[in-house]
Amino acid sequence: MVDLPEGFRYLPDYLDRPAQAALVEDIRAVVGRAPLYVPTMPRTGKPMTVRMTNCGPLGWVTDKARGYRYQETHPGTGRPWPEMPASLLNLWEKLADYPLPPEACLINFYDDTARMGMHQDSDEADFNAPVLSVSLGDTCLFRIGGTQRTDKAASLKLKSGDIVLLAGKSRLAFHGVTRTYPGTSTLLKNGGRINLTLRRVTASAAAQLSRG
Ligand code: MD3
Ligand code: FE
Repeated sequence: MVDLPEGFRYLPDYLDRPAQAALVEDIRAVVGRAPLYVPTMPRTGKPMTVRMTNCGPLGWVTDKARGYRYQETHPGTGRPWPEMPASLLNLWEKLADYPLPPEACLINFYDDTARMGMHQDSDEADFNAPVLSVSLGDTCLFRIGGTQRTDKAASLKLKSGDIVLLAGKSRLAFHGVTRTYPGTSTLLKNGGRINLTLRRVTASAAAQLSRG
């Protein structure tokens, strides 16, 4: 047995089926204006298996030439990201225990073969703010370790409607998605898994003050 990192909160079945369906409709509207695209790794240009888009003022993107970053526009259309749906702003308000609204919502889409290797989320300037994650559609096997890559990792299944909050030490924990389980949910007509992560990106005034 491996302990979950301090600050990790797991809220299984937080969203009921109607709330999940409503969120999928919100995401379909976003994807209609900001299409899912294939991100590529810095330097190598190797394509990721997860497809991505964003909503909110900022979006996380990666490509061969410019690497991991946040930007205000979709890399394909050049247009600003669609607004964050009220449903997501409300979830953050209720759960994040943070005085400022989220600046970015990364939308990850997993087909039956997609996965995400172990990594840390460190492209944000404010690690005091939590990350809020919503899972929709097929169940996945999620791994989370400690703040060192070599720390032992715990595994848990994330299923449709589950929410995970990463605050405190867990905010900089290594984590990844080992696999999805096709056919485990009827929420998405064509199957697959959607994960939404809501984040603060820029350093808040308070964070800047506490750093001096
Ligand atoms: C732990 N997404 O977008 S969500 C990511 O299911 C990402 O698509 C995974 O890792 C997914 O960066 C995992 C749960 C999650 C999200 C952010 C975290 C776990 C986290 C940030 C720090 C530690
Ligand atoms: Fe991550």
